[in-house]
Amino acid sequence: MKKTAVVTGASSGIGEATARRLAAEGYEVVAGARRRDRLDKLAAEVDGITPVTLDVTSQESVDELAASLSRCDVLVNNAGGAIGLESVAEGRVEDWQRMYDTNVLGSLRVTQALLPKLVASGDGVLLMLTSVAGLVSYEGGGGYCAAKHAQTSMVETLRLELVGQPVRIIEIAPGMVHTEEFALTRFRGDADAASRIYEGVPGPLTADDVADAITWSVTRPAHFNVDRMVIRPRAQAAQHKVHRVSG
Ligand code: 8X3
Repeated sequence: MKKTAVVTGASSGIGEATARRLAAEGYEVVAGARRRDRLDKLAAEVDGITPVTLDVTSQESVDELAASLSRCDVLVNNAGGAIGLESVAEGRVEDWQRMYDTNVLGSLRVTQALLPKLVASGDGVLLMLTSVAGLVSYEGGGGYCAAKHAQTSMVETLRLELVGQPVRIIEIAPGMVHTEEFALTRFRGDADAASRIYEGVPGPLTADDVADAITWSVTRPAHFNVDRMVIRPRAQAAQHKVHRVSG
């Protein structure tokens, strides 16, 4: 019987790339996101992907997902993102709330709902897509850094609480990844500002690079836990140290 992998936020970027890679590895992939049209397109294109309308900020939606699954071997908590780059002094409470609700509480809801099935699988994998923003703070990182730090803490706590249970707890923390939507959302739809982030950077990571790291980590044997994998492009030596070439 095929193993089932649930990927949240699978309608674009890292989530979509992960759904594609896990399907290629032979998993039955349940691809969850709000934008059903994009998921339907993905499922029509790739064998082994089942689209599910999922809003991780809704307990009802998450419960429906859990009830629809007969098994779950892998959970990739990927849904989330950044909104705004204001200083803490000027940050908007509603943005912080939204980021907390998607990144942190969204992961919590899906984790709580699927954990029994992950344990029952006998070799479950819970993977949290965090960020280097969960390890360091930076100006303008505001609610995103706070939310990602919370997710990082959640992973560490889960690993302690679940020791002895047949579930691996994996964290993947990427640095600069050029996806179609991440920076656009962060800059509130300002495409020029979003593209300047990657300007002159020779080879930011791609969504598929991160999906590759996720898939490698998930497909290790049951005794092999990737606690945390930090991945950055070669051009990003540290958060504030990015090599750019002009012209
Ligand atoms: C995104 C990476 O460096 O913009 O998670 O925080 S960063």
